[in-house]
Amino acid sequence: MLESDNSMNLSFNKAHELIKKSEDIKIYTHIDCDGVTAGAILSSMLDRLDKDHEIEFISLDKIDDLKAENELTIFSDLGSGQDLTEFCTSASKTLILDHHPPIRKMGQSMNGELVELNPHFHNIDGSYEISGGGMSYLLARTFGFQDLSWMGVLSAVGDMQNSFNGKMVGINHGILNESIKHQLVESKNDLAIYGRQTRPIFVALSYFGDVNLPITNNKTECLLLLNKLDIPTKNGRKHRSLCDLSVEEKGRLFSELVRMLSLEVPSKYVKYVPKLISGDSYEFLEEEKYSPLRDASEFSTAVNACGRHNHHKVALNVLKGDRGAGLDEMEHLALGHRRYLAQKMNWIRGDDRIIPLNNIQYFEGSEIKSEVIGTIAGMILSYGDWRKPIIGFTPIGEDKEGIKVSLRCSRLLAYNGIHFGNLIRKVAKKVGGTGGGHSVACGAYIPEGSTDKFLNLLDESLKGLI
Ligand SMILES: [Mn+2]
Repeated sequence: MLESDNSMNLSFNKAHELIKKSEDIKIYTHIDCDGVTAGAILSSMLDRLDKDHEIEFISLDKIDDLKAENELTIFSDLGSGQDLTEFCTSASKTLILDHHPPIRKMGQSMNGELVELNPHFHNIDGSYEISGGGMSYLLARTFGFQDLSWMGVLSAVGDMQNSFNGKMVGINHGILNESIKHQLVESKNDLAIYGRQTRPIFVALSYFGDVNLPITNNKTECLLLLNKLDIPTKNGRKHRSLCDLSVEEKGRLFSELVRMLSLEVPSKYVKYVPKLISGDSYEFLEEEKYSPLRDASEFSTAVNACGRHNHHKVALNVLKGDRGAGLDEMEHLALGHRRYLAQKMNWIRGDDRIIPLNNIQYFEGSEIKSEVIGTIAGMILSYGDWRKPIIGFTPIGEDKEGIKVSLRCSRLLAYNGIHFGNLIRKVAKKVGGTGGGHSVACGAYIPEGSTDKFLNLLDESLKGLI
């Protein structure tokens, strides 16, 4: 599939030549898991090509302030949605490897030399067929570095590209196959429960939050359930994780979850229930069993945990192969991240901060860093009403005016046809802000003082849909 004649291959040839003739390269990449992984792929590639390079992790709003200072600048997992007329000068050479909707036309000329690669130019959907890391990988493989394909899989998972279908599709599927062929990844249909390698199964089950079940946030109920299904929770003295369960045990658990969920959800959602609890898993075969790096979802959480607290370099080092001090540091950061989240969760729950409206629910999260407001919204959903999307607000911070908004919802709402990313974009625009994102996880930046108006408009727009 990757070899097939997509017209995108031609553009990759141009990028290949541009890399070959440059000796001093700067990479600006995005701060999320996809962006950091995309950066790791490019940096590994340039190391092997013996090219001098620097890498910097930036948020989208920083691009306006950048100046071309190196022979070649690469923008990865960003750039296509940003105006670069100031950045591109007659002396600059720029390569964009992005998968977000582009604002320029394919081949549009700018000052200096610009090569912009974007799947949207070739009628390929950049939200589920290829990630930013996937675009970087396609460039790396023009130099023959197919052993980096596992990172293409990781970035797609980090970007939630598999979440809607429960599997990889399009070019992502081709990258996955390549990584399987090189014995780097194993993929199988599995229970879609987070914490496959590192969490005891009864703990992993208790985090099930798309629908509130008796087991949600209740470890005792989880233990009772596993006992009833004759699934041992320990192997000797060690707790068993999802990855330790046999196919038969997983089958019993799957059937019971389908039964419980079908009783709980309104009839219009029943047909989506199996999709909610099953999906393909991706295991990195070079990583140790029970390591947070073995499962793609858990690895992507670890990369994000570094990023949320501005330690992207740590994640970069681990991605590039450091399994010593780098991995220790990453685990340390992940622990700190979990503590921070737990503390903020208690803060919201302790004061009953979740406020319901007709079709949505929200919390004002001014004590929460804007980098993690989305993560908190996702976690707190299981304590609210799963039938309604939850919205969290917090000041953007870092001396910037404005409010960051994050929305999370049960995947059932998205399966039933609501794309909250598109919805939040429209509503944010009406109050003078910007927004967008995935169907189940999205966000916006809105002007200070506009939260009430924003909430009312969003609530109104969902009338009859929830
Ligand atoms: Mn991305």
